[in-house]
Amino acid sequence: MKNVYFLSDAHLGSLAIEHGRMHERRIVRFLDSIKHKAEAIYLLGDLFDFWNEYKMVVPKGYTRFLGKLSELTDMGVEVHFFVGNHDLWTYGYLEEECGLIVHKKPLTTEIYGKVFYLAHGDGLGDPDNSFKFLRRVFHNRFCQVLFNALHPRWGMAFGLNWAKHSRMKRAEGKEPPYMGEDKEYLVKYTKEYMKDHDDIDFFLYGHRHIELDLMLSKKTRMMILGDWIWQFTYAVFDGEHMFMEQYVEGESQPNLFINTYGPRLVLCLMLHETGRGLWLFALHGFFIGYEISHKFQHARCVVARKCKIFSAFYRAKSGFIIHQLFFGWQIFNSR
Ligand SMILES: [Mn+2]
Repeated sequence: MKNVYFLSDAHLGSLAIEHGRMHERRIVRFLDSIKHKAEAIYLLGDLFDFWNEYKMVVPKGYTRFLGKLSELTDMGVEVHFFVGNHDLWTYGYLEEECGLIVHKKPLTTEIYGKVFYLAHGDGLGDPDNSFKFLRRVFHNRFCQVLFNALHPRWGMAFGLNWAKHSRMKRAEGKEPPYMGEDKEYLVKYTKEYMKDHDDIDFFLYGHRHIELDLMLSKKTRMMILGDWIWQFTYAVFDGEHMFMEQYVEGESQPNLFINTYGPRLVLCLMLHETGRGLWLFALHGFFIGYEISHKFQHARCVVARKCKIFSAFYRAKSGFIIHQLFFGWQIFNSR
C-alpha cells in the first residue's frame, strides 16, 4: 500500500523570503523523493505566495515546482491542490497543464477507509473582521474579473507586494505560536464541526504555519501541517498510521560512532537513525589524516540510504577529505 502525503504553505515566490530558489528546490527534492512511494499528495494551500492566472498568461517562475508536479501526475500520482488565501486565483491552468485536482472548498473524503476533512483553514472560525471582508473580496468573481483587467505588470506587482506585506507585519515574518486549545480558532472551529459530523477521523489544515497534532476525541485527530518555509513538515498516512514528519535533507546526524582504526585503515561500526529506521553501517576504506569528525559535513553520503553499498566523501573536522565504502543494513524499520 502506498502512502498519502499532506503538506502546505510553501509560499513560493515570496518577496519576503530570501532563500527563494533554494526553497523551491527543496520542496522539489522532497516531491522527487516520494514519487515512487506516493499514492496521492494533498497540497493544502498557499503553495504560492501570490498566484494569479490570466486568460493567456501565468506568473513567471516556479518551473521546477510545476514541472515536478506534472511529472508526478504523469506517473499516475494523484495530486490535489487546495487553494489558500494567497493562491486562490487559479482558473484551469493547474488542472490542464499540470494535471492537478484543484479544490476551492474544504473537502471531506475517504482515504484507505478513514474519513478526512481537508482544508487550507482560512476563514474557518477566524473572528478577524477585516480578514473576513478581504476574503469576501478575494473570492468575489466580479472583483476577480476587474483585477485581471489590470495589466499583469501592475496586478502581479501589487499581489506580490501585498503578500510580502502581510508576511512582514508579523514578528520576524513568522506566525504567532500556538495559542492553546481554547484560543486557537481552527481548534474551536473543528470542535464545533465535529458535533454534527462525528464520522470524521482526521481533520487536516494548513494556513497557521504551526505544527499541531491533537486528539480531540477517542477517534478524531486534528493536525495543522506547519509550513515549507522554515519547518518543512508534512503528514504521511500509510493506510494504518498517520505520522507528522520533517523533511531533513541528509537525514539526521550519526548518533553513535565506534571507531577502531589503524594508521591508515578505517574500520568502524555506526548506528544511524534516519526517518526510515535504524541502520547499521560497517565502514571501511582509507583515510588520510589523524582524526575523524563525528559529524558528516557532507550529508549527501546518506542520500543513498536505499542502497546496500555506497561510497561517500566527507570532510573531517581537521579538514581532510575522506573517502569510504559503506555497507549498510537496515536493522529496524520505524515505519
Ligand atoms: Mn494561508
